[in-house]
Amino acid sequence: RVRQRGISIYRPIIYGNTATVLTQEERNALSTPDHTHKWTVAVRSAASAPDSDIVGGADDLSYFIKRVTFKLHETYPNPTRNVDKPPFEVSETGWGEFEIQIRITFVPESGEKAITFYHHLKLHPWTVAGEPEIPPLEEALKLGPVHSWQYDEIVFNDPFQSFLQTLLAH
Ligand code: SLL
Repeated sequence: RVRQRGISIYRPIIYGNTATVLTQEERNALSTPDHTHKWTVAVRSAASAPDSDIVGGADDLSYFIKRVTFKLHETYPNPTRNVDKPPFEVSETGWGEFEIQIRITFVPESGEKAITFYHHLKLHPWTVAGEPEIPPLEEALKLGPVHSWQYDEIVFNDPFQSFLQTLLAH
């Protein structure tokens, strides 16, 4: 296994969440009626296919990502969620915001160490003063989903030659 010394290659990703308020009917249907929102946290490619109108090609990361582990708040059952195939995401319902640890494990052939990101799960629109704003249900439904996404680049330095070929082939 030969390292390509002096080479840096990166892959752009986005990670974050979308969240939507639950209607009263949706809440009544849950076993946890105190939950107020449904949300999805995800890691996606930021290099969307040119002919795709989906931002972030949802299923084009598995050639270099083996697993994404989302560590939820301990109020959730089985808070450590391993996702081994795309889409790399977890959908849940809940009532509160918290920090989600997102650990990305790379394919074993890469020889790369796992990396960790942190994302503050966002459920509410926030004011410019940095306060969570919790509008009444009717208004929240009108405002639509809340989005919170972060762009980042995963950088591989001195990659193994075979891994570099894999990256370049996609
Ligand atoms: C807060 N520090 O107090 C935060 C914690 C935890 C949110 C938020 C689900 C719980 C369940 C849930 O929304 N936990 O499974 O019922 O705001």
